[in-house]
Amino acid sequence: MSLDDVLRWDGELTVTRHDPETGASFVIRVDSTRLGQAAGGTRAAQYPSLAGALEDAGKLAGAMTLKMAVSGLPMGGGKSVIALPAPRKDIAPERWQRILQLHAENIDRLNGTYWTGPDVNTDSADMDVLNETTEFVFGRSADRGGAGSSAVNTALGVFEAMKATASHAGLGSLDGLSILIQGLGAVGGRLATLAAEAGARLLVSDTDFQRLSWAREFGCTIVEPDAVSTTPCDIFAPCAVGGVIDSATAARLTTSAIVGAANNILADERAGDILRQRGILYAPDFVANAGGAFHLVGREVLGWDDDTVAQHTNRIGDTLIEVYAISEAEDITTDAAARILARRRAAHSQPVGG
Ligand code: NAD
Ligand code: PPY
Repeated sequence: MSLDDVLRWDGELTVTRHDPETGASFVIRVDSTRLGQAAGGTRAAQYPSLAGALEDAGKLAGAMTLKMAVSGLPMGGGKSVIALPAPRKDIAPERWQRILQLHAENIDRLNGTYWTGPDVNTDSADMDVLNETTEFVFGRSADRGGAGSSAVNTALGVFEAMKATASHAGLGSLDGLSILIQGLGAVGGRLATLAAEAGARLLVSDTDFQRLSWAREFGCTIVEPDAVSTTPCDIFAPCAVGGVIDSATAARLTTSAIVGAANNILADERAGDILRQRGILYAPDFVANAGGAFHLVGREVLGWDDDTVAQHTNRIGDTLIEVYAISEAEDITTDAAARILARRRAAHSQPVGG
């Protein structure tokens, strides 16, 4: 996609900054503030081009708008990306601190139009650093008065999504099902434990072999990263990166359902069409992975306690059943159906103070 195409975006705001000293480029994209101040995490990664970073931030911000709306949370959608000059693990601590400080300055200038939080390659400790410069931060550590990591609750929500989707796809309970988890990180690792406790047979894959050590001890089947899309399973759970299902992958997958934590699992609309034609039930990611947003916004904006966060997270399965009903009634993909449900729920939602 050309830079012109990337900038011809229907979101509300794009902020970019490059810092020659650290080599980092910063992007903040606010997709919508219709339901409230925009929120979404900070992703740090290497990108082949600044256009690629902008495009990713825009798609991720759009997914946050849908996630907030379908979840009934009184916030809009945004996201930020820090395009790194080297892999995150190779960035020295002092340089990383400086990068975070610059990012926090950019966020602070928006004066609350955009609130950040943890995402890929940023955690609660990083949120604490951002919070030294700006107040517009979710997910600080508990010692600093924040809600901490959202990963545990995201995993709980994906687990609810998986149970509802398995049942709707005619697979019954998770007991005895083969579940292939791609990415055994903060969310995928916890999801693996929950699925194993429910009696599922686990197949797991990660590009970081250290993440696989406990899985080996646990008796999981290890799948090579490039064999994921050709390995048969009952449920495929992408919990690593987005865009893993393009048209070719959708045509190749041997599974009955797809339920994962990654944002923007489908590379394009066509992939969703192919899954539907092939009878593979896809749980839209912005519905299935909303447990993290319930945790962060629920705790830090709405003053929810653990029980209230859990009640909302447990309803992710019910929301998906509504999505599947719309998809069947309208003869459309589950992704299109979830967008309809998000619009309907947004129409009835009130921003905080509204
Ligand atoms: P993480 O960085 O802790 O884990 C990701 C894991 O995926 C890592 O172990 C990494 O080595 C692995 N990985 C990367 N590329 C891979 C590949 N091609 N094949 C197999 N494994 C690969 O991240 P996380 O917090 O567990 O989040 C996982 C996904 O869920 C991300 O896409 C994130 O945006 C999304 N998500 C997370 C949350 C949350 O609360 N943490 C909320 C919503 C969405
Ligand atoms: C996501 O759910 O993808 C996030 O980016 C996490 C998040 C959720 C709500 C506020 C800030 C960050």
